[in-house]
Amino acid sequence: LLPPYLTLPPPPQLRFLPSIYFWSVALNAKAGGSSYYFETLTATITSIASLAYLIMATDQGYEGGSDTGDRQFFWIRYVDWTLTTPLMLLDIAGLAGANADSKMLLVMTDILMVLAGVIGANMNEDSSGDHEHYKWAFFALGMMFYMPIVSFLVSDLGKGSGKAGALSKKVGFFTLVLWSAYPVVWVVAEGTEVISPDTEAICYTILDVLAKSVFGLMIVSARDAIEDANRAGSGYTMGGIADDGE
Ligand code: RET
Repeated sequence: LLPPYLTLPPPPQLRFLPSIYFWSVALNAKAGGSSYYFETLTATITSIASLAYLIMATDQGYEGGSDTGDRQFFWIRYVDWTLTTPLMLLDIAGLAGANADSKMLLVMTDILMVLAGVIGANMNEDSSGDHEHYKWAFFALGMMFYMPIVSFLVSDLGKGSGKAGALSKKVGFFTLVLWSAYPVVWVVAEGTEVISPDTEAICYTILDVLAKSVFGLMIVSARDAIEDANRAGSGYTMGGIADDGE
């Protein structure tokens, strides 16, 4: 019997399609002499996810499961999240014209958020003792590290130049809603084990496709907005440095 993350559409092979599309847009922009900063970020995000899903499709990237007595735990997801969620924030921050300070805070707290989550997920009762009590402390830490991100998505968007600002608002709201569902799934899955690992995989898969592929499509298909961001220098120049190089 195939695990649910394989039987749920799209099949793993199709999950490469967004990446192939995003890379083709990036390389076309490059060939045409346009900037390809946002396209490269976006293509990298879905490519890393594609690799993670390929690892899961080959029955790897997890611990526990049927014959071990331990709940199946896909640690590969956290490798994916550690690498890709900062890149998504850079996408949004670039469109929003955020400065280097703001980007640094977002990226660092995001990494800490995911790390706290993966540590908490592993605080279980096992052969080395019962670590269950610490689980919620790490979850609380993860939620704390999530707060600067929430604050940014709620109040710092829309300041970007022209259409880029408007797009950052739209994509930022979409991100806020989807990202907030992850800790909810975590609580009922790794946290309290109310849902089965299979249901957990289905939830995360749906969220991943929306948060990465649909997210990416929203950005890459908005060439006008990307050009406004590039004109303002807010994407590829770390601190929104002006054209004169200062
Ligand atoms: C954890 C648990 C600790 C508290 C919080 C979490 C948030 C996770 C998020 C994950 C987003 C993943 C995405 C993947 C894309 O494919 C680590 C679950 C706040 C926001 C967007």
